[in-house]
Amino acid sequence: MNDQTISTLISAISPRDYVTVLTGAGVSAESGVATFRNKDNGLWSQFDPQKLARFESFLENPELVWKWYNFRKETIYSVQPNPGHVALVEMESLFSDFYLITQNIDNLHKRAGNNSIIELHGNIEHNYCISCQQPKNDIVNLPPTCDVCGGLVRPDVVWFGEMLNQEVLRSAFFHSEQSTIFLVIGTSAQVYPAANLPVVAAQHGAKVIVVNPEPTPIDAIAHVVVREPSGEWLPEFARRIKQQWEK
Ligand code: BV8
Ligand code: ZN
Repeated sequence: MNDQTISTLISAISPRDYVTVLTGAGVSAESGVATFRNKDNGLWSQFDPQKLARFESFLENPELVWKWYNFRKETIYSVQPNPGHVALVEMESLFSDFYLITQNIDNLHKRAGNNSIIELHGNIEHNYCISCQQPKNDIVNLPPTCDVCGGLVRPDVVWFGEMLNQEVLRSAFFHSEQSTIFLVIGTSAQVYPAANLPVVAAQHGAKVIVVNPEPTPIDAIAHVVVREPSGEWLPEFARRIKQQWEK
Protein backbone atom coordinates (compact mmCIF):
# COMPACT_ATOMS: atom_id res chain seq x y z
CA MET A 1 0.00 0.00 0.00
CA ASN A 2 1.23 3.49 -0.85
CA ASP A 3 0.92 5.24 2.51
CA GLN A 4 1.34 8.64 0.91
CA THR A 5 -1.77 8.03 -1.20
CA ILE A 6 -3.72 6.88 1.85
CA SER A 7 -2.53 9.89 3.88
CA THR A 8 -3.58 12.22 1.05
CA LEU A 9 -6.94 10.44 0.81
CA ILE A 10 -7.52 10.62 4.60
CA SER A 11 -6.63 14.32 4.71
CA ALA A 12 -9.29 14.94 2.03
CA ILE A 13 -12.03 12.84 3.72
CA SER A 14 -14.85 14.82 5.33
CA PRO A 15 -17.98 13.83 7.29
CA ARG A 16 -19.93 14.85 4.17
CA ASP A 17 -18.36 12.05 2.12
CA TYR A 18 -20.84 9.46 0.87
CA VAL A 19 -19.21 6.19 1.92
CA THR A 20 -20.38 2.87 0.47
CA VAL A 21 -18.75 -0.43 1.36
CA LEU A 22 -18.94 -3.82 -0.39
CA THR A 23 -17.81 -6.78 1.69
CA GLY A 24 -17.21 -10.42 0.83
CA ALA A 25 -16.24 -13.52 2.76
CA GLY A 26 -12.73 -12.13 3.45
CA VAL A 27 -14.07 -9.60 5.99
CA SER A 28 -15.13 -12.56 8.16
CA ALA A 29 -11.92 -14.57 7.64
CA GLU A 30 -10.25 -13.19 10.79
CA SER A 31 -13.30 -14.26 12.78
CA GLY A 32 -12.50 -17.82 11.72
CA VAL A 33 -15.21 -18.17 9.04
CA ALA A 34 -13.80 -19.97 5.97
CA THR A 35 -13.97 -17.98 2.73
CA PHE A 36 -15.33 -19.51 -0.45
CA ARG A 37 -12.46 -19.76 -2.82
CA ASN A 38 -9.15 -19.84 -1.04
CA LYS A 39 -7.43 -23.14 -1.59
CA ASP A 40 -6.63 -24.36 1.92
CA ASN A 41 -9.87 -24.05 3.88
CA GLY A 42 -12.14 -22.40 1.33
CA LEU A 43 -15.70 -23.67 1.78
CA TRP A 44 -15.95 -24.51 -1.89
CA SER A 45 -12.82 -26.67 -1.73
CA GLN A 46 -14.63 -29.08 0.59
CA PHE A 47 -17.86 -29.04 -1.36
CA ASP A 48 -18.81 -28.67 -5.00
CA PRO A 49 -20.43 -25.21 -5.24
CA GLN A 50 -22.52 -26.29 -8.20
CA LYS A 51 -23.83 -29.14 -6.05
CA LEU A 52 -24.71 -27.08 -3.02
CA ALA A 53 -25.59 -23.51 -3.99
CA ARG A 54 -28.15 -24.15 -6.75
CA PHE A 55 -31.92 -24.60 -6.47
CA GLU A 56 -31.91 -27.68 -8.72
CA SER A 57 -29.32 -29.35 -6.50
CA PHE A 58 -31.36 -28.45 -3.42
CA LEU A 59 -34.43 -30.20 -4.89
CA GLU A 60 -32.26 -33.19 -5.76
CA ASN A 61 -30.76 -33.52 -2.27
CA PRO A 62 -32.27 -31.07 0.27
CA GLU A 63 -30.76 -32.96 3.20
CA LEU A 64 -27.17 -32.52 1.88
CA VAL A 65 -27.68 -28.80 1.27
CA TRP A 66 -29.23 -28.37 4.73
CA LYS A 67 -26.29 -30.21 6.32
CA TRP A 68 -23.92 -27.76 4.57
CA TYR A 69 -25.82 -24.72 5.80
CA ASN A 70 -26.10 -26.14 9.32
CA PHE A 71 -22.32 -26.81 9.28
CA ARG A 72 -21.76 -23.16 8.32
CA LYS A 73 -24.26 -21.94 10.95
CA GLU A 74 -22.42 -23.85 13.68
CA THR A 75 -19.18 -22.12 12.65
CA ILE A 76 -20.85 -18.70 12.51
CA TYR A 77 -22.54 -19.12 15.94
CA SER A 78 -19.19 -20.12 17.47
CA VAL A 79 -17.28 -17.01 16.29
CA GLN A 80 -17.35 -13.30 17.05
CA PRO A 81 -17.20 -10.26 14.77
CA ASN A 82 -13.53 -9.29 14.32
CA PRO A 83 -11.90 -5.80 14.59
CA GLY A 84 -12.62 -5.23 10.90
CA HIS A 85 -16.36 -5.64 11.49
CA VAL A 86 -16.10 -3.36 14.55
CA ALA A 87 -14.25 -0.68 12.58
CA LEU A 88 -17.10 -0.62 10.04
CA VAL A 89 -19.54 0.06 12.90
CA GLU A 90 -17.31 2.96 14.00
CA MET A 91 -17.19 4.29 10.44
CA GLU A 92 -20.97 4.20 10.17
CA SER A 93 -21.06 6.71 13.07
CA LEU A 94 -18.49 9.01 11.40
CA PHE A 95 -20.39 9.65 8.14
CA SER A 96 -23.97 10.85 7.64
CA ASP A 97 -24.05 8.79 4.44
CA PHE A 98 -22.65 5.30 5.11
CA TYR A 99 -24.04 2.17 3.41
CA LEU A 100 -22.73 -1.35 3.95
CA ILE A 101 -23.46 -3.76 1.09
CA THR A 102 -22.51 -7.35 1.86
CA GLN A 103 -22.36 -10.55 -0.17
CA ASN A 104 -22.09 -12.47 3.08
CA ILE A 105 -24.97 -14.34 4.66
CA ASP A 106 -23.18 -14.78 8.01
CA ASN A 107 -24.98 -11.96 9.87
CA LEU A 108 -21.68 -10.80 11.41
CA HIS A 109 -22.13 -7.15 10.33
CA LYS A 110 -25.49 -7.08 12.13
CA ARG A 111 -24.01 -8.78 15.22
CA ALA A 112 -21.16 -6.23 15.19
CA GLY A 113 -23.71 -3.40 15.31
CA ASN A 114 -24.03 -1.95 11.80
CA ASN A 115 -27.50 -0.69 10.90
CA SER A 116 -27.43 0.35 7.25
CA ILE A 117 -26.76 -3.12 5.86
CA ILE A 118 -27.81 -4.26 2.37
CA GLU A 119 -27.69 -8.09 2.20
CA LEU A 120 -27.24 -8.90 -1.49
CA HIS A 121 -27.34 -12.68 -1.08
CA GLY A 122 -29.72 -13.08 1.88
CA ASN A 123 -29.12 -14.24 5.43
CA ILE A 124 -28.36 -17.70 6.81
CA GLU A 125 -30.68 -17.07 9.79
CA HIS A 126 -33.79 -16.86 7.61
CA ASN A 127 -35.65 -19.63 5.74
CA TYR A 128 -38.91 -19.93 3.83
CA CYS A 129 -41.25 -22.50 2.31
CA ILE A 130 -40.69 -22.99 -1.42
CA SER A 131 -44.43 -23.66 -1.91
CA CYS A 132 -46.17 -20.90 0.08
CA GLN A 133 -43.18 -18.61 1.03
CA GLN A 134 -44.11 -18.94 4.74
CA PRO A 135 -41.03 -18.04 6.84
CA LYS A 136 -39.75 -20.77 9.17
CA ASN A 137 -36.77 -20.05 11.39
CA ASP A 138 -36.90 -22.88 13.94
CA ILE A 139 -35.22 -25.70 12.03
CA VAL A 140 -35.47 -29.04 13.84
CA ASN A 141 -35.68 -31.96 11.42
CA LEU A 142 -33.86 -32.22 8.06
CA PRO A 143 -35.04 -31.31 5.57
CA PRO A 144 -37.45 -28.94 7.35
CA THR A 145 -41.06 -28.75 6.15
CA CYS A 146 -43.53 -25.90 6.30
CA ASP A 147 -45.87 -25.64 9.34
CA VAL A 148 -48.59 -24.23 7.10
CA CYS A 149 -48.58 -26.36 3.94
CA GLY A 150 -46.01 -29.11 4.54
CA GLY A 151 -43.85 -27.85 1.66
CA LEU A 152 -40.04 -27.99 1.63
CA VAL A 153 -38.30 -25.17 3.52
CA ARG A 154 -35.09 -23.61 2.08
CA PRO A 155 -32.49 -21.12 3.37
CA ASP A 156 -33.37 -17.51 2.46
CA VAL A 157 -30.20 -17.01 0.41
CA VAL A 158 -29.59 -16.29 -3.27
CA TRP A 159 -28.19 -19.31 -5.10
CA PHE A 160 -26.27 -19.29 -8.39
CA GLY A 161 -28.63 -18.81 -11.29
CA GLU A 162 -31.21 -17.07 -9.06
CA MET A 163 -32.16 -13.41 -9.38
CA LEU A 164 -31.27 -11.11 -6.52
CA ASN A 165 -34.12 -9.23 -4.87
CA GLN A 166 -34.71 -6.35 -7.26
CA GLU A 167 -35.28 -3.73 -4.55
CA VAL A 168 -32.07 -4.80 -2.76
CA LEU A 169 -30.15 -4.64 -6.04
CA ARG A 170 -31.59 -1.25 -6.98
CA SER A 171 -30.60 0.14 -3.59
CA ALA A 172 -27.05 -1.32 -3.86
CA PHE A 173 -26.53 0.28 -7.28
CA PHE A 174 -28.05 3.57 -6.10
CA HIS A 175 -25.63 3.90 -3.14
CA SER A 176 -22.69 2.80 -5.33
CA GLU A 177 -23.51 5.52 -7.87
CA GLN A 178 -23.88 8.18 -5.15
CA SER A 179 -20.67 7.25 -3.33
CA THR A 180 -17.62 9.50 -3.18
CA ILE A 181 -15.65 6.77 -1.39
CA PHE A 182 -16.23 3.07 -2.18
CA LEU A 183 -14.46 0.45 -0.04
CA VAL A 184 -14.17 -3.08 -1.49
CA ILE A 185 -13.27 -5.37 1.40
CA GLY A 186 -12.47 -9.09 1.33
CA THR A 187 -13.98 -10.15 -1.97
CA SER A 188 -12.44 -11.96 -4.94
CA ALA A 189 -14.89 -9.93 -7.09
CA GLN A 190 -15.85 -12.97 -9.16
CA VAL A 191 -19.56 -13.09 -8.40
CA TYR A 192 -22.02 -10.95 -10.34
CA PRO A 193 -23.87 -8.66 -10.17
CA ALA A 194 -22.04 -7.76 -6.88
CA ALA A 195 -18.72 -7.38 -8.73
CA ASN A 196 -20.30 -4.67 -10.91
CA LEU A 197 -20.88 -2.35 -7.95
CA PRO A 198 -17.30 -1.03 -7.54
CA VAL A 199 -17.07 -0.51 -11.31
CA VAL A 200 -20.27 1.57 -11.28
CA ALA A 201 -18.97 3.53 -8.28
CA ALA A 202 -15.70 4.33 -10.10
CA GLN A 203 -17.63 5.31 -13.25
CA HIS A 204 -19.57 7.81 -11.14
CA GLY A 205 -16.40 9.36 -9.73
CA ALA A 206 -15.96 7.51 -6.44
CA LYS A 207 -12.49 6.85 -5.04
CA VAL A 208 -12.34 3.04 -4.84
CA ILE A 209 -10.24 1.53 -2.04
CA VAL A 210 -9.61 -2.24 -2.28
CA VAL A 211 -8.63 -4.05 0.94
CA ASN A 212 -7.44 -7.58 0.17
CA PRO A 213 -4.16 -9.44 0.84
CA GLU A 214 -4.50 -10.98 -2.66
CA PRO A 215 -4.88 -9.36 -6.10
CA THR A 216 -8.41 -9.02 -7.48
CA PRO A 217 -9.84 -7.97 -10.89
CA ILE A 218 -11.10 -4.76 -9.22
CA ASP A 219 -7.54 -3.62 -8.41
CA ALA A 220 -7.33 -2.20 -11.95
CA ILE A 221 -9.98 0.44 -11.20
CA ALA A 222 -8.93 1.13 -7.62
CA HIS A 223 -7.66 4.52 -6.43
CA VAL A 224 -5.78 2.66 -3.67
CA VAL A 225 -5.07 -1.06 -3.16
CA VAL A 226 -4.35 -2.10 0.44
CA ARG A 227 -2.56 -5.45 0.58
CA GLU A 228 -3.46 -6.07 4.22
CA PRO A 229 -5.99 -8.11 6.19
CA SER A 230 -9.14 -6.02 6.78
CA GLY A 231 -9.16 -6.85 10.51
CA GLU A 232 -5.82 -5.05 10.85
CA TRP A 233 -6.18 -2.18 8.36
CA LEU A 234 -9.78 -1.01 8.91
CA PRO A 235 -9.32 -0.13 12.63
CA GLU A 236 -6.22 1.91 11.70
CA PHE A 237 -8.11 3.63 8.86
CA ALA A 238 -11.02 4.56 11.17
CA ARG A 239 -8.60 5.78 13.86
CA ARG A 240 -6.67 8.00 11.41
CA ILE A 241 -9.90 9.54 10.06
CA LYS A 242 -11.07 10.39 13.59
CA GLN A 243 -7.64 11.75 14.52
CA GLN A 244 -7.64 13.90 11.40
CA TRP A 245 -10.98 15.47 12.35
CA GLU A 246 -9.99 16.05 15.96
CA LYS A 247 -7.07 18.30 14.87
C1 BV8 B 1 -27.80 -13.58 -11.04
C2 BV8 B 1 -25.16 -17.00 -1.23
C3 BV8 B 1 -29.40 -13.15 -12.75
C4 BV8 B 1 -25.24 -18.45 -0.96
C5 BV8 B 1 -23.73 -16.59 -3.18
C6 BV8 B 1 -22.28 -12.07 -15.33
C7 BV8 B 1 -21.00 -12.50 -15.63
C8 BV8 B 1 -20.55 -13.76 -15.21
C9 BV8 B 1 -21.39 -14.61 -14.46
C10 BV8 B 1 -22.66 -14.17 -14.18
C11 BV8 B 1 -23.10 -12.91 -14.60
N1 BV8 B 1 -24.39 -12.77 -14.15
C12 BV8 B 1 -24.77 -13.89 -13.49
C13 BV8 B 1 -23.72 -14.76 -13.49
C14 BV8 B 1 -23.75 -16.09 -12.86
C15 BV8 B 1 -23.37 -16.03 -11.38
C16 BV8 B 1 -21.93 -15.66 -11.19
O1 BV8 B 1 -21.61 -14.52 -10.88
N2 BV8 B 1 -21.07 -16.63 -11.36
C17 BV8 B 1 -19.66 -16.39 -11.15
C18 BV8 B 1 -19.09 -17.42 -10.18
C19 BV8 B 1 -18.96 -16.43 -12.51
N3 BV8 B 1 -24.20 -15.09 -10.66
C20 BV8 B 1 -25.43 -15.48 -10.25
O2 BV8 B 1 -25.92 -16.57 -10.53
C21 BV8 B 1 -26.21 -14.46 -9.43
N4 BV8 B 1 -27.54 -14.35 -9.96
O3 BV8 B 1 -26.96 -12.95 -11.61
O4 BV8 B 1 -29.14 -13.61 -11.45
C22 BV8 B 1 -29.27 -14.34 -13.63
C23 BV8 B 1 -30.12 -15.42 -13.40
C24 BV8 B 1 -30.01 -16.53 -14.25
C25 BV8 B 1 -29.04 -16.57 -15.26
C26 BV8 B 1 -28.15 -15.47 -15.42
C27 BV8 B 1 -28.28 -14.36 -14.62
C28 BV8 B 1 -26.35 -14.93 -7.99
C29 BV8 B 1 -25.01 -14.95 -7.33
C30 BV8 B 1 -25.19 -15.19 -5.82
C31 BV8 B 1 -24.64 -16.55 -5.45
N5 BV8 B 1 -24.73 -16.74 -4.00
N6 BV8 B 1 -23.86 -16.69 -1.86
C32 BV8 B 1 -24.27 -18.86 0.12
O5 BV8 B 1 -23.49 -18.02 0.64
O6 BV8 B 1 -24.32 -20.06 0.44
S1 BV8 B 1 -22.21 -16.19 -3.79
C33 BV8 B 1 -20.97 -16.49 -2.66
O7 BV8 B 1 -19.80 -16.00 -3.31
C34 BV8 B 1 -21.03 -15.72 -1.36
O8 BV8 B 1 -22.07 -14.79 -1.25
C35 BV8 B 1 -19.69 -14.98 -1.37
O9 BV8 B 1 -19.69 -13.86 -0.60
C36 BV8 B 1 -19.65 -14.69 -2.81
C37 BV8 B 1 -18.48 -14.06 -3.39
O10 BV8 B 1 -17.33 -14.66 -2.90
P1 BV8 B 1 -16.41 -13.75 -1.98
O11 BV8 B 1 -17.21 -13.14 -0.91
O12 BV8 B 1 -15.63 -12.82 -2.84
O13 BV8 B 1 -15.51 -14.85 -1.32
P2 BV8 B 1 -14.17 -15.50 -1.93
O14 BV8 B 1 -13.79 -16.65 -1.08
O15 BV8 B 1 -14.36 -15.68 -3.41
O16 BV8 B 1 -13.07 -14.34 -1.75
C38 BV8 B 1 -12.65 -13.97 -0.45
C39 BV8 B 1 -11.63 -12.87 -0.65
O17 BV8 B 1 -11.23 -12.42 0.64
C40 BV8 B 1 -10.38 -13.33 -1.37
O18 BV8 B 1 -10.07 -12.42 -2.41
C41 BV8 B 1 -9.30 -13.30 -0.29
O19 BV8 B 1 -8.04 -12.89 -0.80
C42 BV8 B 1 -9.83 -12.23 0.63
N7 BV8 B 1 -9.41 -12.32 2.03
C43 BV8 B 1 -9.06 -13.43 2.73
N8 BV8 B 1 -8.73 -13.07 4.00
C44 BV8 B 1 -8.89 -11.72 4.09
C45 BV8 B 1 -9.32 -11.24 2.84
N9 BV8 B 1 -9.58 -9.94 2.61
C46 BV8 B 1 -9.39 -9.07 3.64
N10 BV8 B 1 -8.98 -9.46 4.87
C47 BV8 B 1 -8.73 -10.77 5.12
N11 BV8 B 1 -8.31 -11.15 6.36
ZN1 ZN C 1 -45.69 -23.69 2.95
